[in-house]
Amino acid sequence: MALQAALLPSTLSVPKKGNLAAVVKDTSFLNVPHKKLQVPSLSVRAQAVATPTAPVATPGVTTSTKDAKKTLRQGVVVITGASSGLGLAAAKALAETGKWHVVMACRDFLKAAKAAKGAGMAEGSYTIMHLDLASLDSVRQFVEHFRRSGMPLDSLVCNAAIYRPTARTPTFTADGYEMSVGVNHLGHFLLARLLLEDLQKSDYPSRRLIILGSITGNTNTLAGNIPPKAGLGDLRGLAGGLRGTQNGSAMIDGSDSFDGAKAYKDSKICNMLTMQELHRRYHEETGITFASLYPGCIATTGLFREHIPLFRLLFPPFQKFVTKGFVSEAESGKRLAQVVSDPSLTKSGVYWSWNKDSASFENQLSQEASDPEKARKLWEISEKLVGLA
Ligand code: LMG
Ligand code: NDP
Ligand code: PMR
Repeated sequence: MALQAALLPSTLSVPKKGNLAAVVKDTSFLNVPHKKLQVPSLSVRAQAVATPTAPVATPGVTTSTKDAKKTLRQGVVVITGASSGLGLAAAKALAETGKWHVVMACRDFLKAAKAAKGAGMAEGSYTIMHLDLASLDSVRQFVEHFRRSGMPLDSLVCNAAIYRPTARTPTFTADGYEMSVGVNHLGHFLLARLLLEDLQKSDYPSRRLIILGSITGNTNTLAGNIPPKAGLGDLRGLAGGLRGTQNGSAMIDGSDSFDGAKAYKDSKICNMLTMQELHRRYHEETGITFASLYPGCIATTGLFREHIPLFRLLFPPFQKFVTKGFVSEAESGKRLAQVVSDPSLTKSGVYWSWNKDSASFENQLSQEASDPEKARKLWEISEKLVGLA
């Protein structure tokens, strides 16, 4: 059936509005039995559907009032790039609580379906929807499909990323932007901007928009000083459209030569600046929590798939035994899940990190990654590049 779904992309893109809307309507009532709180998968339905999820003992968060017990409906969280690594681990952690329905926004449906199954995620606890961040059209289509599903949006996690560590020549998105910044920053920038409206409509008590950052984009750390170092310069390459050397630079700082490792680190600065700019522009008005995080060095994920074999072999033990910055995929998933749903992590504008005992703390960003003027400029250029201004 999964194959069928892959062969028939319409199963991905044409949600059965009526059914879903009805179920979602149910979920807004209080004290609805847990099974009804499950939002059925759109595309996963093709392979999995009729069977409801395994019953979960505690549906939602329960708060006692004087007269009655009030049960919070299941939250809906969209996670981009949930087909592997951190995104998958967080999807699993959140779905397992029974408090969250996870929308896995992925570019490869089959891979995502296999990953969810392989991770043991209960059928019905997640929905897979197609999203290719390397195409702004795909981002807009995703938003449309998500809205047609009738599901509310309570939390958005911009997690997907690509890293091209050894690339010396750029590749480009469908819209002609350098791929690392195009996927990691511009695609997410458009997604976040469009879905802000949906987050705003949600009646969920704590709505959150989370964008993954990283230590390697922060030059106030040892890891951030391993060459090539991140740096956006005056953003002239971005302003020129990241088109590559013949028609302008493919690097944000306008550099003539392309460096895939730097492009990734630059994109992470963009992610952290965007979170702060969202916070400045929208937190007070909307009450939405904006946050970023460094989940630890998850040295075993697919992020390093393009790195040289020697690196992939040595990097995990190096991080485990030498830097001690290593964190397992499962542990990193729990950390991200905390940022999505822990009642104590509601502060907005924060870049979270964890210490060795896995206790979260508000970390300090580098000067460049917290420069409000740069954030404003990045915002304005990005708006133009994604067609919002
Ligand atoms: C580069 O390649 C690309 O060329 C470049 O284009 C760009 O993409 C860049 O930033 C990305 O990557 C990366 C390549 C070379 O990196 C590697 O292949 C090395 C990865 C790092 C691994 C270090 C190996 C160290 C040995 C660890 C063994 C672990 C086992 C621990 C067992 C402990 C048992 C208790 O790029 C480099 O960065 C070159 C780095 C050169 C390596 C220098 C090694 C530094 C060492 C660290 C100190 C080790 C001290 C050991 C002490 C142990 C004490 C417990
Ligand atoms: P993975 O490569 O395992 O996961 C990345 C995910 O992004 C995959 O699901 C991948 O899809 C998806 N993706 C890539 N390109 C696109 C695209 N064009 N459209 C939609 N989805 C896409 O890496 P990690 O789990 O390690 O990375 C997750 C996040 O964590 C990233 O933002 C990364 O920067 C951040 N991070 C990671 C650290 C680490 O040590 N690993 C450290 C700090 C931050 P597919 O499965 O189809 O390839
Ligand atoms: Mg780094 C405390 C030391 C520390 C930490 C936490 C990281 C995290 N790294 C540290 C140190 C070092 N690294 C040292 C001393 C070296 C030289 C051997 C080193 C090298 C290195 C390379 C080649 N590290 C890397 C690479 C990569 O290709 C990774 C990268 O830059 O991806 C963009 C990487 C990383 N080191 C980290 C983390 C978290 C990464 C990767 C992921 C990311 O930022 O998303």
